[in-house]
Amino acid sequence: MELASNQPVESESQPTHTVQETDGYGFDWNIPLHWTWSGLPVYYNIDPDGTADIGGTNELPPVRASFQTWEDDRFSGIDFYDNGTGVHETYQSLESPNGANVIVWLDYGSEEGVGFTNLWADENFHLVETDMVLNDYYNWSVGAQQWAFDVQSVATHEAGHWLCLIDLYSNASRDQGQTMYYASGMNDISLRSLEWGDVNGAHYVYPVHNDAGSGGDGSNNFAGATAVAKNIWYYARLCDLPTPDHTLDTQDWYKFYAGASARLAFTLFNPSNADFDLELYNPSGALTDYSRKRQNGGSETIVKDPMGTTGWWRLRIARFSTGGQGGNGVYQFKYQNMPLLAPEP
Ligand SMILES: [Ca+2]
Ligand SMILES: [Ca+2]
Ligand SMILES: [Ca+2]
Ligand SMILES: [Ca+2]
Ligand SMILES: [Zn+2]
Repeated sequence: MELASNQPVESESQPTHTVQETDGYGFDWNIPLHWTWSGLPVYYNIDPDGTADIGGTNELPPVRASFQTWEDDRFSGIDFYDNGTGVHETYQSLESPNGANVIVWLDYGSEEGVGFTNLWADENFHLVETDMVLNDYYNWSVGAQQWAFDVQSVATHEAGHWLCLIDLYSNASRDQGQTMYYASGMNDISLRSLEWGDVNGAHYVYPVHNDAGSGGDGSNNFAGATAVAKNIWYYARLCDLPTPDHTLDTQDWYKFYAGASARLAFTLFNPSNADFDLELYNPSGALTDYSRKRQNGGSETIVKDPMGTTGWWRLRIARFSTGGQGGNGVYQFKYQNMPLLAPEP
């Protein structure tokens, strides 16, 4: 069996519909502001002055890491390019576009936040430039340190604004550690990692399809199922974000060949905020087994011992939705030979 090794495909149009924090998808994007696909990658420049709080150039790697965190997401096509440290910004130059997207430390006093981001767009709401200011009024550190802000944490939040995601304000967003929550503390590195809402936002504005490495969406029907192989963890996505121009994707079908005597186990891991289910169909198309726990997150498992029929079986991974949210996110699945139990003594 040949496995697809295609590149991710930017196959969904970018959205034009507001999503607010109160919609429950864990992110906020309330004007049609975004980079176009052709505007990527976004070149960024780090002002060479950095901050005096951190020795040498040790503040540069955490800034780069903050952009990389957003790039690393498998189902977002956002793309940044490190264009070096050749551009200075000043208080004055930051007031208008100067052709360079810069990360700069400047002292804006206590009236401004720890960090802020300026965005400039054309008349079509396509971004043309963005600058990130890290307020040098505050103390900065690499890593968690008392009385200082961790560069990577704050920069990861600000880089989310470069994607045009907007601050979150609810206690739920705070408690879930969402990176786009509007406030952060000193001595805290928790914003370095993206949470479910942050990645939902990145998927929403810069969506790509690459289910199970196929370069596309997992088929929505039995016949078109994507072939998968044993013992590999696959990543894929279902999407029910609420806009007419965004592909609604509620099921993915995969196929694998198995002999009648095979003894197989199937595992699905849900994203933390979604309830997906796992179903097994025999080569004739009949549902034979399923695991449909009613819960967000966690796992679903099926054991089939033996398979009983030789041929191309199907796995169906589908969203469970009662009309509310919770049908959106990246899942992980695998099938393997039944784990062997320890032999009897
Ligand atoms: Ca600039
Ligand atoms: Ca899919
Ligand atoms: Ca699908
Ligand atoms: Ca479930
Ligand atoms: Zn913010």
